[in-house]
Amino acid sequence: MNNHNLFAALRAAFPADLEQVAIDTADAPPGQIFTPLRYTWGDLERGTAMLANLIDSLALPPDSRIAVQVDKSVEALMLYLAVLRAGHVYLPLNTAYQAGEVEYFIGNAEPAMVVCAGRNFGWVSRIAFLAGTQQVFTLDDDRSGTLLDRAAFQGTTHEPAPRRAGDLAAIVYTSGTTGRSKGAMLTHGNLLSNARALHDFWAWQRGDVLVHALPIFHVHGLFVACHGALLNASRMIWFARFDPRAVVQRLGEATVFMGVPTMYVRMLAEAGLTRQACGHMRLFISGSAPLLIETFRRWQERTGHTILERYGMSETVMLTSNPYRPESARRGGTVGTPLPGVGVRVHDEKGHALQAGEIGGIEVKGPNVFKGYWRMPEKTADEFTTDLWFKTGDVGRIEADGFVTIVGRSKDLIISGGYNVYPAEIESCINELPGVAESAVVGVPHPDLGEVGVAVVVARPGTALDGAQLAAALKSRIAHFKVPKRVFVAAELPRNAMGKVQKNLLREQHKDLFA
Ligand code: MLC
Ligand code: AMP
Repeated sequence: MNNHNLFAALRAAFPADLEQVAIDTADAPPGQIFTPLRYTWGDLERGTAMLANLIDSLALPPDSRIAVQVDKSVEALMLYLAVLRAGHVYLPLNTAYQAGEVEYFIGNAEPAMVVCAGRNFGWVSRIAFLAGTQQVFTLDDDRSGTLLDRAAFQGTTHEPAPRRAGDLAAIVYTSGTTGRSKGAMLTHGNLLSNARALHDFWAWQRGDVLVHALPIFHVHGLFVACHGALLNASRMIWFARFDPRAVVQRLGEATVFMGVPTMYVRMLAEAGLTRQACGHMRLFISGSAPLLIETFRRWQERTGHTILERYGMSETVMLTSNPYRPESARRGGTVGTPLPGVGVRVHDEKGHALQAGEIGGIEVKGPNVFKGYWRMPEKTADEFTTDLWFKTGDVGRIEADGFVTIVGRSKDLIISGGYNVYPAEIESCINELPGVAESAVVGVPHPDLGEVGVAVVVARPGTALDGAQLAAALKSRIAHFKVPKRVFVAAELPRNAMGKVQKNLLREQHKDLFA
């Protein structure tokens, strides 16, 4: 039997000369003096083997979930690869998540092992042990922590665990429009088929160097960017934090950059962003949120490069992409055509196929589409059509020549700087605050983050509420990026004759708030 372990495929692509540099670090943790570190392919090979051997030595049950909430570091990337190598299931968590959020993920996924930042060990380990987790380690971005201490005693060779294409490789939580987050189960086959499709479609080539400045707890930074570079044996210039000036300064040595639109907006504000600074660049890729046509055009004017926009989601990895060649065929405002092997169609609410150019729900099919939501068979069934196409919740149209344009979303979702914020989750959190009768959260345009949340809150009779205090209270409960950037107190929420809150009126009312 062939081993379909994704790690084995990535490892097979390593260069013959393992002493070549695989990753150059480009920044230091806050407060530390920056000493550039160089990791060779041999370091990745040995480091992932040691971590995989440590995981093996713990004798975890098969298909154990290993939940990881750590700051970005090369060792954190090695941990991801080691989990694949050992044949378990990687569960990345945004570092912004607070105790209530982490408690939910750990309770739901029941990981056998949790790795957290040293500063969070107290509260994370309490949550984990209560949920039945056997092993909790720490890993910090200065290469310290109990995980590496323990791995240091392990052997430096390791045979990747045999996996089938349909075996789970990762669970990525995505918030739900109603209720709590759902864990999207991605298989080795999902991730490898997509990585290979992108490798070919974006014409990864010898000598490519990727500037990696995305977080590695979401699919964009972890799968699209890392798999791309690893599968091509390409060096990565590794930023633990996105700093537009520092990134622009390193573009001269690179050929590929991937970012969310906010990153492009911020780099455009840098005087150092010139044609010369991008002289060696081959490809700028944008995704995770809509790229404004204005950003697309300004980037062309300033750098001479046309950003290639693509579209995907946690449940499906990448779905569509603008063409690589010719560059002039990339169309701003569109997300390109379906990737080879991926089916994309547009249906109306009754499930009828729509004609080219007609707007409806985007549905997708392919080897990249996830296996379902973790322990939620009913929710999984709801999100697939009877002929097994996945309903993305995005609304768009497909032109006769296959180009897809996303015009909106049927899911009530705000995408802020590439992070998803579900109004239902924020509203229920606001409604639990003392004195709150009800609330509504809507997305409004924002020049930097694309879109941000704004809340309108109604007080219980006889209670006085203050918007700033409500926002501060939310910050102690949920990830800060989810906290509405403004909170208004109103006498009532606008409702239609059916009693439904008219969010469109609130969006209209506040649309120029950040103009
Ligand atoms: C940070 N903040 C945000 C925010 N990012 N608020 C709203 N939306 C965001 N995206 C808030 C913080 O909570 C903090 O608030 C303050 O801004 C400063 O935080 P920071 O950490 O210094 O932020 P910064 O470094 O400026 O981060 C901006 C960013 C980051 C654009 C670099 O948001 C980012 O890395 N975005 C990429 C997300 C991503 O990878 N998405 C891919 C998902 S996968 P306070 O109150 O504490 O001061 C996917 C599928 C696909 O969507 O197709 O790819
Ligand atoms: P996530 O659940 O974090 O994976 O986010 C997936 C969602 O991001 C998709 O369903 C889209 O709504 C959105 N998205 C991703 N890429 C793009 C893009 N290029 N343009 C518009 N929306 C996008």
